[in-house]
Amino acid sequence: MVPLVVFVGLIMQKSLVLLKPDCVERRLVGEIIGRFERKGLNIIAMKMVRVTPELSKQHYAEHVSKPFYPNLEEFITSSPIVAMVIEGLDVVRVIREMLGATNGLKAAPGTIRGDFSSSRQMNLVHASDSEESAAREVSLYFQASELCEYTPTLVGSFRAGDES
Ligand code: FUP
Repeated sequence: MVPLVVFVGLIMQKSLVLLKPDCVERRLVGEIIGRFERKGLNIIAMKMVRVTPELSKQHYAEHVSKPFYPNLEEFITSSPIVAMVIEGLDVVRVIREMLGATNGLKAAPGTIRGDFSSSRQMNLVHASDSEESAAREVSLYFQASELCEYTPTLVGSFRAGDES
């Protein structure tokens, strides 16, 4: 019997990615942006930001009432961050898998956190965990006019024409 294979088209998504204070302080910005570039993802917006306590509370709204939140706010406001919007097919899942588990000590080798982080809080990078979160988070950090969407000239070197 021939197995039935159903191909579900992958959708183009955006993710809000933050290179956190530990990433900037440790001079890992280029290393980590390089991983996203080498994967073939599209960076469509990028800037340095100093997160304020107000922005931190908006970004981490689901965590504000948790015991660890004060420490998290102190950390995320401690140095500049690099905020990016990255676009690609299924990119929310793809980037979360590139990051690895939240706690660097539990993240698999080969992932960004698994290779560079030994901490739950100082885990180098944030990425949106769903399309809904991405829409909310992108609008916290960027105006619509700051997004530079484009089709890379070399798109045909990254995937076949029917893979979208
Ligand atoms: P993630 O989705 O991987 O960014 O992780 P969470 O939404 O669970 O947590 C948000 C941030 O809070 C993470 F960067 C890690 C941090 N955190 C702590 O600092 N202490 C905790 O006990 C739990 C999470």
